[in-house]
Amino acid sequence: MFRRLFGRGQDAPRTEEEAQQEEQKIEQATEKSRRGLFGQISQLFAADDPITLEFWDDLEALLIQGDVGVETTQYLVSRTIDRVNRNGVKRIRDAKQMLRAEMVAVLQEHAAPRQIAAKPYVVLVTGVNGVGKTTLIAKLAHRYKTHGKSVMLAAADTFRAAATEQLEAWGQRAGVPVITRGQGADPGAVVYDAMDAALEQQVDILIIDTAGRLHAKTNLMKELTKLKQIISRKLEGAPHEVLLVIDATTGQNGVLQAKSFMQAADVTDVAITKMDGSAKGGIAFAIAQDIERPIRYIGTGEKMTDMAMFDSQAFVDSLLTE
Ligand SMILES: Nc1nc2c(ncn2[C@@H]2O[C@H](COP(=O)(O)OP(=O)(O)OP(=O)(O)O)[C@@H](O)[C@H]2O)c(=O)[nH]1
Ligand SMILES: [Mg+2]
Repeated sequence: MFRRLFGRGQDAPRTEEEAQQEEQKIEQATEKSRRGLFGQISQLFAADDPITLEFWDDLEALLIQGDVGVETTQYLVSRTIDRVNRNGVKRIRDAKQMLRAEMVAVLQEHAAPRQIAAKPYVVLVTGVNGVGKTTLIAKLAHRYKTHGKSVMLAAADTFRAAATEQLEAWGQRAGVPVITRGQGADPGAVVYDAMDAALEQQVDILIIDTAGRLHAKTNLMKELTKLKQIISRKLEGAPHEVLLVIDATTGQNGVLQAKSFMQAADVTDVAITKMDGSAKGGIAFAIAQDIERPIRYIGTGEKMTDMAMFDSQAFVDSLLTE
């Protein structure tokens, strides 16, 4: 049984079982957020009192503390007030559904279904140091493979020592080939080789790992531009996905980093990692609002299976329980 074939901004059909498992993963990964600031927000809504201006102020303060970000908080609260007025809601308790609906709307504003139309479908993964790029690539490889796709990985992070070995180890675990030239090689040459191999072997998905040096940001952006050129010369329209990885534990700082990537790298999609280690679940709203790209994946742990398709409704349900 497949459900929500292209629903909720997702690219791949999920079985009923998979969707349920992923919802559970999201619920587990948001536990810290749910018990933290979002728990306080739930408490705020528990009152059976009339809605006052003070209530909206309190809500705003909690959302900002919950890492939703000032602008996004103001947007969210004003939309919730509008919805409350439209629906003639008078009591705090009844306003919770209104906030939940607007939270989902913010997350879904830029959601777009994505079809794997090209072969190879090329994914360039980017983001600053240590956010979880390589781990996410392993998770994606595993996921695509489980869905019957052939996958190839490219180790274009040739900068950090042992980066290639790390990807190779993941490749082995996931059972997918990894194209490498070792540490110190030209990342462009790795990408060149990988494109050739992926085209020749007709793999479905090619996922490219890149270096995330913070201290040399301009060079990093130049390198990304160069890699993209090499890719598109080999296959018109590729890369089909430029996936920006953001670490949830970095909060608003991560949003700022993301913005600088946006300017340089034509990011198409976002993944949020380490949600399980963070109480800053509110960051997802700031990302959706500021980056204006769909959040596709959420990292829920360190294992290959610890990920879920980002599901706006499930995410909001898990942060702010009914
Ligand atoms: N708890 C948790 N840890 C994660 C998650 N994703 C990645 N990590 C951990 O974060 C650390 C960094 O992960 P990497 O995948 O190596 O990050 P990277 O972005 O490739 O790092 P560089 O290659 O150095 O830029 C590792 O210890 C991972 O196990 C996640 O979703 N949850
Ligand atoms: Mg890496």
